[in-house]
Amino acid sequence: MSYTEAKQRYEALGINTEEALNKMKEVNVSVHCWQGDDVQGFDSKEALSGGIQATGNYPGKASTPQQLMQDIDKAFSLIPGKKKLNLHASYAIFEDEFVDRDKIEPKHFKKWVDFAKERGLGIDFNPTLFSHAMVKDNLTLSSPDETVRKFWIDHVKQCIKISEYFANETGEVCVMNIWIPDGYKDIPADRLGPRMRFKESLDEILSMPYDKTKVYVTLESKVFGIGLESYTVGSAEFCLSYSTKNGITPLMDNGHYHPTEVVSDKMSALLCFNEKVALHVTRGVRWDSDHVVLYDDETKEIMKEIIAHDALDRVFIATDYFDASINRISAWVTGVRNVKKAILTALLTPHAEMKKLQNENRLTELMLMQEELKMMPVGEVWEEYLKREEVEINPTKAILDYEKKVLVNR
Ligand code: RNT
Ligand code: ZN
Repeated sequence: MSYTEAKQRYEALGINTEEALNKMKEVNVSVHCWQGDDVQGFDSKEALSGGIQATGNYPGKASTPQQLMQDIDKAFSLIPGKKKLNLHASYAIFEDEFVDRDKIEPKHFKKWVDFAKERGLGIDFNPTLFSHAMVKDNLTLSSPDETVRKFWIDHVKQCIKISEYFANETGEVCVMNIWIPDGYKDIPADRLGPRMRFKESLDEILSMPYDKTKVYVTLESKVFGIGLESYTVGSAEFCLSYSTKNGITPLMDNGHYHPTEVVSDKMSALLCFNEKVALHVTRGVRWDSDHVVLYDDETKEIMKEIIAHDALDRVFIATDYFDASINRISAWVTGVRNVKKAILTALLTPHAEMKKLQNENRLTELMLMQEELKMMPVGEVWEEYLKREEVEINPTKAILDYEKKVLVNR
C-alpha cells in the first residue's frame, strides 16, 4: 500500500494524515545520554549504584566524551524529528582540574553546550545522586548525617545553576529532574524521619533563586530499587504531594510502579492538577529493568493520553532505559523511534469522535472502533514521515556498519 492509499483510508475515518505529519514537527523527545555507556559517566570509576542496573556486556561501549558524542550523532541521524539531549551531572567533562559533585559548574559542561549548539539541540539535566562515595548507607538527601545531606544539597543547587546555563545558551527550557535512590532493603523503624529530611533538603534547594521560566525542576518517584526493596523515601505519594504543593513538576517513570499500575491511567489525573507533567519512558520487564522501549500497548496508550487531551505542550517526554546486552546505538534508535511511532499513532486516532461515543454510552461502537484502528496502515504514514525527515526506513544496515567500523575497534 502506498502513502496515498493509506491517506485515503484514514480520510474515510475523518483523519487527516497531513495534519498528523505536521503535528509531528512539534514533537520533541529528550534522549538520555546514559544509554551509550551503561550509566557510567566521566566523573568517577565507581560501579553503578542506587538500586539500578545495566546488565550485559555488548562490545563498543563509549568510554570518553568524544566516543559518546560520536555515538549520539550516529543514533540521532537515525531518529526522525526534534530531539533534546538529556545529560546527567556525572557526564561533566574535566580539563585539567577535577572537582567533586558539590562543586561542579557550568564550565564543566561547556563542551556539551558547544555540541548541542552546533546541532541545534536543547539540553535537559539531572543531578547524579548515585555511584558516589557520598551515598552513605544508601541515603543522600534524606541521610541522618548532616555532612552527607549538605554535600548533596550543594550538588543539586549547582545543577540548577548549570541548568540555567543550558537554557541561556541553547535558548530552550531545561528540564532538571531530581531522583534519589534513598531507601532500605528491610523494614525500617522510622519511615517518617527520612521523608521529613528529604522534604527539608528539597525546600533548602528550591529556596535558591532561579529563573522558573527557563528551568523546570521535576521530581521523580519510585516504588523500589534492587537492594532497597522494603522502603523508598521518594515514593509516589511523597513526590506527587511535594511537587504539587511546591509548584514543581512531577515526573513519572513507567518502570516505577507496581506491575499492574499504568502511567497511561495516571497521566490524566496529573493533568488535572499540574500545568506540566514529565515522563521517563521505559519498559519494565517484571521489575524496573529499563529494557528498550517497544511499540507496545502501554507506550501507545501513554502517548494516546497526551494527544487525546491536546497536552503535547504540557508533557515533557524523555526516554530512560539502559540495555548493555545489545548494540547501544540500536537501543537508542529503537526506543526513541518507538516513542515517536506511538505519538504518530495517537495523532492518527479520531479522539473527538471516540470521546463522543463514550459520552453517549455507545460502548459497543467504541470497542469496534478501537479494534478497527489497530489494523489501519499506520506503517505507511510512518514511512512517509521518515522519508520527509530524510531518515532511513530500516536502520539495521547503518547500525551494523557503524558497529563494524567504529564500535568493535574500541
Ligand atoms: C532510576 C530512575 C532514574 C535513572 C536515571 C539514570 O530508577 O529511573 O531516572 O534511571 O537518572
Ligand atoms: Zn527514570
